[in-house]
Amino acid sequence: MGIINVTPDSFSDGGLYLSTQRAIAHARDLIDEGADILDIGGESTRPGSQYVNVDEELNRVLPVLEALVDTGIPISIDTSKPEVMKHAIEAGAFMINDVNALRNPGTLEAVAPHKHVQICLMHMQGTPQSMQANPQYIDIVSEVKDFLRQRIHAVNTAGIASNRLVIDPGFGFGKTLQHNLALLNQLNEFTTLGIPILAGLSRKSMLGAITGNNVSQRLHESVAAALLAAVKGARIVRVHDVKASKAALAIYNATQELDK
Ligand code: 7PJ
Repeated sequence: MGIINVTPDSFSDGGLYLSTQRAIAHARDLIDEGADILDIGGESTRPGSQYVNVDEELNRVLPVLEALVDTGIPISIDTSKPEVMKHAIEAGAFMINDVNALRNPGTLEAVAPHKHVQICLMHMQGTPQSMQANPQYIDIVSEVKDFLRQRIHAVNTAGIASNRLVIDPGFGFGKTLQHNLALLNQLNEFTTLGIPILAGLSRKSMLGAITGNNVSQRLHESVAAALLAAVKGARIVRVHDVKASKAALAIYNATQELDK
């Protein structure tokens, strides 16, 4: 899954892909690099980021989605707002990637009737405004797993079948470095939920906390983290650097082919 940010304050592409045209051009590059899915986001969820209203988010996301829908690449929209979900689905989105796991009012109803649309349910403790202030867990892996189990149950009850779901432990969303490392180390624990796992580690500060590299220099860390996540059971990795990630994953995939 290649990342397309259409946000002025996004923490790693900040200022680079502000315009619709540049976001579309970047998307085309990621398709050429071999992305299987594109994730388009119009509201940054980085720690401390500001709220974006519905109209502004739609203005950022829809033109990019509309320009790319004819390419045939499956498009995910990174949003927590029901109105954005509805418009994105009408415009041809294949997945709704909600960092709030369909907890906002109206979101279950926005996606449930559209049986062809996939949903990513991500774990987050707190809100993007406050989540990194003092994240606390007694047992991070079991708490995140319990949360995801409860969300799967809630969305099933709302009429969303499990075969439409993807789950994500939400690296960096209300977690310390130690929490993030425990989740990555034990990512395979989540496979018992029986839902494909998505992992987003690309360029995140947890990687920089280990190597000391700043966000524009985290290619190698990001590729290593994506590969490790895949080895531990992730079926989708959300990345900025598609070409490098694909090459790394190809080596792992080749070893898996031998098992069949
Ligand atoms: C994630 C995301 C993630 C999912 C962001 C960033 C922050 N969606 N949206 N998982 N991260 N599903 O890219 O650093 O980890 S925005």
